[in-house]
Amino acid sequence: MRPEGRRGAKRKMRARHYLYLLGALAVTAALSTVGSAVGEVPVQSLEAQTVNSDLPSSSRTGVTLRVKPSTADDTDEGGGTLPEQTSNFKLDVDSDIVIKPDGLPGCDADLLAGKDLDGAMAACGKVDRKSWVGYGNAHIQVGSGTVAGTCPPTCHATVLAFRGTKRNDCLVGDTPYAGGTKGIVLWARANALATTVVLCGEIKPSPLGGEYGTRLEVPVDLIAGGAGAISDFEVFVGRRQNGKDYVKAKCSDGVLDFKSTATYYDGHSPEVDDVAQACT
Ligand SMILES: [Ca+2]
Repeated sequence: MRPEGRRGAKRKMRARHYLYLLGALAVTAALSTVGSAVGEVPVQSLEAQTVNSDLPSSSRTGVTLRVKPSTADDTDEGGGTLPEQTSNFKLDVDSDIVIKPDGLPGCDADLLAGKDLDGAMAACGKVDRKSWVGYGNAHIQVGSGTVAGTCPPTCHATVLAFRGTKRNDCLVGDTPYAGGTKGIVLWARANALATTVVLCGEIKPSPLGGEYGTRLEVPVDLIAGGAGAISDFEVFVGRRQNGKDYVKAKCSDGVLDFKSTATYYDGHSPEVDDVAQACT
């Protein structure tokens, strides 16, 4: 038998990580099956990861964080009804990941209201307002498809993420950021609907503790006064700006944990979804 060597050990480690991931998938599948068995189809699903998972074990390095919550319609499989309307979305991330809202200029959310892509970037993304930290895309569904100039039932939206300010101009729901903490401003524009959605999120220590270090909490207003709903929202956050990394991560225990908790306008109980990403 050939001696295993370091490469073999690394392969073995990778294999263990794959097994971990497969195990996690199997558990998720099993839970989904259990949910279906009692007639509860999960409404929310989460995809979350650092785009590069090959990370140092002790000191953090700049990373891009990809987060994609999706919201399904739980009353009808397709057929034009709206997805559940999310009122609040929380994302708890592994303590190995830090989101650093400091050190970059902030974007005043009011500057983004009603703006198209060029307007949003002119307001907060350029020169003396280098607050731009991420991008992505989303889909906004309008149930009836009767909105003028529309793309029923699902309309593409472009997403930009900006570092927020600590002033009280970006509210978390009706409440200013707590204790002068800073946040993240998410701008989404569906050109076909001529609709701009601006969401203000707060970045704070996760109350869950344990594996989790940071919580991002984003209250979500009713879209188009309730005529629409966001079916999925994908954002890549972590753009390096002025030599500073907005998101940094390390891999201290082989796994990066993410947990999302969504609540809905119809009084649905909070719904939780977990992701465990293997890292090396
Ligand atoms: Ca971990």
